[in-house]
Amino acid sequence: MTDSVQELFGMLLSVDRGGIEQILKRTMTERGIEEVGETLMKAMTKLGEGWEDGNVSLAQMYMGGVICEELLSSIIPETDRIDNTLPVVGSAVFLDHHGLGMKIVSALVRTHRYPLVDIGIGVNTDKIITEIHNKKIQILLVSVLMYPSALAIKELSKRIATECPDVFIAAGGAPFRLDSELCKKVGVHRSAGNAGEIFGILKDLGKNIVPEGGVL
Ligand code: B12
Repeated sequence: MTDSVQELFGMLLSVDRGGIEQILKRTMTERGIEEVGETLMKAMTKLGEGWEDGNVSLAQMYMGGVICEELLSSIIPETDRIDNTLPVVGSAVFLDHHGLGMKIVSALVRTHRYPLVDIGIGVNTDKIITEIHNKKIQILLVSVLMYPSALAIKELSKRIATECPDVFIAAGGAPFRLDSELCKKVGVHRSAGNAGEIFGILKDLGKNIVPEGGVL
């Protein structure tokens, strides 16, 4: 484990908001948002393991999530330049309420100037399909952390294949890191275990939908 992961884990355990802020800000300045994602993912995973073993309380885990979520909003830079020639990307935390991963992925998508529609957290299939139609979403990014939510993506994929077949789906989150077959099982076009993979995914998916001479 790297020093910053260990350091962040310690701060999360002691629910030290100031300390967590310092580490996240430092990582952002020195190594960028992708590395913030990696550090946070590793420290939070360790926190979750501690909770499973009975060494971390639900309160510590809960406060860790809440503090990181608040801090991310202030650390991630606003990007106001959008390139409307790029495909419209929709982001959704599907069925579950673990929103940190998608927050980081969304920030990365914005830094590449994609038009991004935030469909929300804890959203279901109907809500996603409605937003795809209303906002003309071409690439759907789905995030899940709980295994049952991950398996439910299969129904979402089926509905999308029937009702909006031109939409590409990429899914990510811890279940996709743990089960390499999950992408096939739930019928999405691409899957990812960490936020940085989003760039390769957008490039590959975009090739099929950006008109020739497009900017990708
Ligand atoms: C923090 C946390 C919470 C917080 C969430 C706060 C928040 N605002 O997000 C709180 C306390 C609210 C919570 C609640 C619950 N949790 Co919880 N939680 C966690 C914990 C500790 C960390 C998750 C996290 O934030 N990780 C950090 C982020 C940055 O990592 P990430 O999401 O993996 O994202 C990275 C990548 O996966 C990737 N990525 C993510 N999505 C996408 C999408 C795309 C397209 C791409 C390209 C990449 C990508 O990018 C990110 C950066 O690299 C995990 C433990 C674990 N091992 O994951 C449990 C965990 C996910 N929770 C769990 C459970 C059971 C629950 C509860 C049911 C507990 C309860 N009894 O109430 C509730 C359910 C809430 C709900 N309905 O969703 C279980 C799930 C078990 C399972 N097998 O399904 C876990 C695994 C803990 C455990 N070991 O049991 N939780």
